[in-house]
Amino acid sequence: MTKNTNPSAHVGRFLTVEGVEGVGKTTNIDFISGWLEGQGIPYIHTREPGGTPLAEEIRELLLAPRKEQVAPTAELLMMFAARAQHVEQVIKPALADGKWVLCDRFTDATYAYQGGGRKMDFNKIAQLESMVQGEFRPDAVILLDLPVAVGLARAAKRGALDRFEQEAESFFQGVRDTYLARAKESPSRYWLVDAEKSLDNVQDQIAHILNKIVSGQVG
Ligand code: Z5A
Repeated sequence: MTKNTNPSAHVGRFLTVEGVEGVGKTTNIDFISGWLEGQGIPYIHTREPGGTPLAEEIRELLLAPRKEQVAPTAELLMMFAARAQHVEQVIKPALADGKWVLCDRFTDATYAYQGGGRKMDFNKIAQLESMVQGEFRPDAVILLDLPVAVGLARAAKRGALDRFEQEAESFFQGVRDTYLARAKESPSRYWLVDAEKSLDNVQDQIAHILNKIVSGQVG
């Protein structure tokens, strides 16, 4: 892999990776990290919910299966509490330092999971987004997409299920539908990847997208 000499590669970019359960985010984020390293692009890898000690504690609260029913509004507020900390403490400072930020999920996941999955009002999510982020948004969203049943079958091969993974297939269908609707609304920001294909094929698609982002065709 030759190093990138394009000056736009050295301006911090905020890149998020999204998708439904079992879509292969972890696998492909490792690939993206290796790709950025190969290009000599300084970056940090982080995740949501989480990314700071406080936000990681909130993540544990959010993911732990529990007998008590979690009110959707409580879940939504915890997502944004963790995000407020993460944006201010980690994401914005890294971008200001000229680094790329590779983030495993961000606010698009809130629209997809709390909006499409839990059926919370999208306007309420937008209000919190505006309160926590102002106009701050990812430069590019890589959306890994596949049929829900395929993703759930892949995920079933892993260990114990967290609180979200225990949801019904219809919940994840709402998540997928919302991601796809958002991608359709903002084609300049979303990059859709057919994640049902072989891993080699998926990573070829992602490398093609990364080349376009680095050459300044987005953001
Ligand atoms: N959440 C939310 O509700 N609201 C929010 O605002 C935010 C998050 C930010 C934690 O997320 C939960 O938080 C999440 C949504 C909620 N809950 N769920 N579900 P997470 O991102 O940490 O959790 P995750 O969705 O389980 O992500 P993951 O660990 O990255 O899983 P994955 O996407 O399934 O990736 P994987 O482990 O790489 O792949 C799964 C398997 O498929 C694995 O065995 C791979 O080897 C295999 N794989 C991958 N690619 C392929 C291909 N192409 N072919 C065949 N097999 C493949």
